[in-house]
Amino acid sequence: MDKHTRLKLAVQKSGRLTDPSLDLLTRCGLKLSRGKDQLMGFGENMPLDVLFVRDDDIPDLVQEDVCDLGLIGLNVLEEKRLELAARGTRARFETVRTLDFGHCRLSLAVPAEQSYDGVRSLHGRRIATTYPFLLGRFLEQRGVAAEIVTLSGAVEIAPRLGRADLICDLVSTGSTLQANHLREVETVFESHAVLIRTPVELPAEKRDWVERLLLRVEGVEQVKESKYIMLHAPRSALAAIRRLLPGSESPTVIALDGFPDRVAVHAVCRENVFWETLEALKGAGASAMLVLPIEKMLA
Ligand code: PRT
Ligand code: ZN
Repeated sequence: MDKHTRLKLAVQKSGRLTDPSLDLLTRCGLKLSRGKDQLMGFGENMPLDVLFVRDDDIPDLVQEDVCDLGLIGLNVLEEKRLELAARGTRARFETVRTLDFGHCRLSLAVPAEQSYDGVRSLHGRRIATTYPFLLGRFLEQRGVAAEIVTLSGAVEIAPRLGRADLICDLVSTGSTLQANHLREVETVFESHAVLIRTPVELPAEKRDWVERLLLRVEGVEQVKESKYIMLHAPRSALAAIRRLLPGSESPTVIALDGFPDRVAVHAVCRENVFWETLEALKGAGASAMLVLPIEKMLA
């Protein structure tokens, strides 16, 4: 296959999104022939190549049609969309899947000893951030005129250096804020990783593979939390047991040879099955319970 019929997918080269992105692709069945330290990975069993780049470049690569697809944090994507809009350019990337990794939030944080009196109190204050557009939109929507100090990194030390009064930065566990004596006071934007694609009409071969990949990604995301549960139960307890099975639509009920009053129940649970759930099921009369991981799922 020539290079025009091979899909190009942009992935962060080295950072928080790299491992979960590669893990997702592996689960989708992709075998890459080169290590992630190189700029490009060649899909051995799919007409898909992976470009390893800085995350900030991913929206641009799709915008400019260098790549057809990208795995990127919604924070970077929306910041880019707003930046393009400010320049009067329309974004040429579409979010096609929401992914269950890269979870974080863009938050406002003030020096720990400082009081915080709501968004209005930010009027005239200096806020350091690497996300001037997301922060700008947040402030504008609330009618607050604050000064945005755009930095390229090390935002958390800006207040100590006297460059800003507070910061607006990404947070996941909050330990970085704590280590820098900052207190989270407001969520500006909730983020997670997404799969994006170009809105450009693709040639048939590429289109088919995009469709297949999207279905596989959906399957992978679905099975992550899902479990297959099998148990025995008295027929009379079926209604109670159904209610206890987390996120399961229609369990399969199977007769047990020689036990007219008992049945086997098999169900796909789309939520994690905890010990508490099993204990509750036991309380409702279930026995011989098995919880199995699901490897693949296709609707
Ligand atoms: O080199 P390149 O430009 O590709 O990487 P980068 O340094 O810009 O990005 P990277 O790898 O740090 O993050 C990539 C993406 O991961 C971000 O755009 C987010 O979508 C997502 N993400 C998820 C995070 C975090 N969680 C996160 N915690 N990005 C950054 N952080 C920072 C946070 O700001 C803090 O400084 O990590 C630090 C630790 O966070 P705490 O709250 O757990 O202490
Ligand atoms: Zn980056």
